[in-house]
Amino acid sequence: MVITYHQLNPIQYVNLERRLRVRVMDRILLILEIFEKRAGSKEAKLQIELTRLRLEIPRVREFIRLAKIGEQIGFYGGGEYAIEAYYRYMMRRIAHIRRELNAIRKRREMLVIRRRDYGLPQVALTGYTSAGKTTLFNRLARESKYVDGKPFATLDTYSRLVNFNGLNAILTDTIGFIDDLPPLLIESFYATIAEVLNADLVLFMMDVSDDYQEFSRKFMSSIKIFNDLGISKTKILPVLNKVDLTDGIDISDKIGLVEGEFGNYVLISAKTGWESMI
Ligand SMILES: Nc1nc2c(ncn2[C@@H]2O[C@H](COP(=O)(O)OP(=O)(O)OP(=O)(O)O)[C@@H](O)[C@H]2O)c(=O)[nH]1
Ligand SMILES: [Mg+2]
Repeated sequence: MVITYHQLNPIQYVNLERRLRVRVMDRILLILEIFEKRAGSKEAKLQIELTRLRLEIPRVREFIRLAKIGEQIGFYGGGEYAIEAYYRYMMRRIAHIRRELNAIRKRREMLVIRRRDYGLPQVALTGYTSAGKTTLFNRLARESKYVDGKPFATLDTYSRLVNFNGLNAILTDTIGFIDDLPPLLIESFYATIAEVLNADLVLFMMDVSDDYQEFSRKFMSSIKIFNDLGISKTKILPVLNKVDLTDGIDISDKIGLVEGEFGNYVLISAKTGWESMI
């Protein structure tokens, strides 16, 4: 298999697969495969299938074009009619998935509205993948959701009622961020992040044990995502996690970066439960 960092267009796919005679995949398809392995809920599964189909449309169109001009077509095989039948199936399936997803989202929106009616503050956990969001969620909500060192352990958005020193609030765990997230994935997956937009407080988790370069790279791409989502800075509280993995000295430059941008932050270890309010 060959994996490319940049997104491939349909012609590039066809040409590369013909030349190399192995499966060719770009970064987006790779991320989708990871998503597929981890998707638990019906919504996540449908979102992945929809994204896959949408990525495939231009490819299949290219195959149809090639078949029409009598070209030998590789992996899809089956000739022009089979491909056209497949294309029509894709279109029907896309329409069906869209309807199902809309119904699921409507139900969730109702839930958000109902929670709002109860007047409970909404707190959302966000941040780069593997920052420790679910670890903190589990600690605060006394839950045991899936935690992993690999990217995208969490694909679904789930919420719990949590008591913060006497104050009740709804805490929501979300999908993690990554660099250069392809627009198609933002569109399909970050719809689940709509909940974040409703939050009164957005906890922005960062792994403070990353080296400075990696820390600042993840910090900057997260800020870009917040901007793209239109989340106001005043709602965001940076949470510097995994302080148990640092010696407390080499983190001052990272703290400086965060303070420069947000003015405040919290230093914690979601794993050990240690926290320090500054
Ligand atoms: N040492 C240490 N490890 C931590 C801490 N918090 C989380 N981890 C580890 O970091 C890894 C990622 O944690 P998760 O809670 O799955 O991270 P996440 O942000 O939910 O990741 P995604 O769901 O992929 O976005 C796991 O191996 C955790 O055990 C911490 O405070 N200290
Ligand atoms: Mg998680």
